[in-house]
Amino acid sequence: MAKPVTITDVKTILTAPNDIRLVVVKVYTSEPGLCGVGCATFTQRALAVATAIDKYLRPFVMGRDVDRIEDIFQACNLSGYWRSGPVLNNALSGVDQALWDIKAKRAGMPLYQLFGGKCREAVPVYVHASGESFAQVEEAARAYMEQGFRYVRCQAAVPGYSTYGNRSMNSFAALNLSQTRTWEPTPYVTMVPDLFAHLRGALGAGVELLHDVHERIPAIQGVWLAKALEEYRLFFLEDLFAPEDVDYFRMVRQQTATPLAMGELFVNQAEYVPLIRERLIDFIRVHISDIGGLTPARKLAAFCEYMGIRTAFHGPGDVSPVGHAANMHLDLAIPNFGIQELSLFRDETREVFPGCPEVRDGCMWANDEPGLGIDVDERRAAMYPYPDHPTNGCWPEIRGLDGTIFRP
Ligand code: GCO
Ligand code: MG
Repeated sequence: MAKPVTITDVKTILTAPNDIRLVVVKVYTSEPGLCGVGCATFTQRALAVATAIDKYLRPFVMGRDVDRIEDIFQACNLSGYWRSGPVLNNALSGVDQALWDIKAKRAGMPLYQLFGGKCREAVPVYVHASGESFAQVEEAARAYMEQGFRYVRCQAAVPGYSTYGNRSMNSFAALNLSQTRTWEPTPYVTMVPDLFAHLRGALGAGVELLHDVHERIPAIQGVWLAKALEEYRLFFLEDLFAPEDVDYFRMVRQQTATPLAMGELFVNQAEYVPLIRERLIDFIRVHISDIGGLTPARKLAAFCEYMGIRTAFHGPGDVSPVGHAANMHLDLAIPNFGIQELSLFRDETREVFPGCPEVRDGCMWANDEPGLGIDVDERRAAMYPYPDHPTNGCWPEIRGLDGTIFRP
């Protein structure tokens, strides 16, 4: 038997192009020049992930056979005894995705080939349109449609409140300011159906529209909102409830056919299995690095396939381009792909990550390089150090008019 190729080093790379704190892992091997990359980004706790990798996973995986991805995943996961959670899962994902990258490079194939080959030519994505007024949201959506995007997430600001998904909230640089933001759910809940009445009227029936509630409202207002939106035929309504309130899915399901997407905050299979088993959601939204990487994500996708649920893997700006490439390779190869979220890559980010997926005709396209087809340029990465801030990327507080804290 040939001598195994082994892990000779694991390096954590911290970089913040466009002020977004990203965590990327590079796994080096005993074969000269052969290494792989993985995404381990948990932007609000990035330094904790780096410690988990450098102090725990690196020494644990050194010298192991790179071919044994499943075994390494299981061993790492159990090595802390207490397992799951976003810090440990992201650390695990960095190593796991890098090992898949390495395996596909060794096979001389793009990773989607190892997953069974293409089910589609490219990966349709949804992009984010937002604005202070309905007219601004419409204008942003139209601009995307003109560029060939067929799926648009639409978020409008509620005047006087810090609304999730509008332009200022989307700026991660702004998120670094430790200032309290004000929020009240009722003005938002009453605004959203009016927004979609406007957008359907203006944009017609052809475009797929999406919306993210971001778990910010009392659950029963969520039930009302899902019903009120039914007539506007959303592609999906996301995070209507918080992970703590998932039992409400049983209630809302009896009352409306608005398609529901859930799961970006899930970090443990015990959280998402019941929703899939009972067919309480239509799209699984997990953030692949937050559940531990491609090894668990493949199993999750297959389970969803058997239950008639489609995928919509999380793809905001705080997934590194390496993570977007990982999403894309899995999206290409699964029959029950639904949609892929994409935060468009800016020039600064593309420079740090050569091989960043190409975006055209409303889709992400894989290059045919072996592996994930992407790398991290360490010299360029070093040009974008993490912004220096005392809370290191913590999210600012959101509070009601009486001072009550709200979910972000
Ligand atoms: C989305 C998400 C993100 C998250 C962010 C948290 O659906 O795109 O809700 O915008 O808020 O990834 O860091
Ligand atoms: Mg979301």
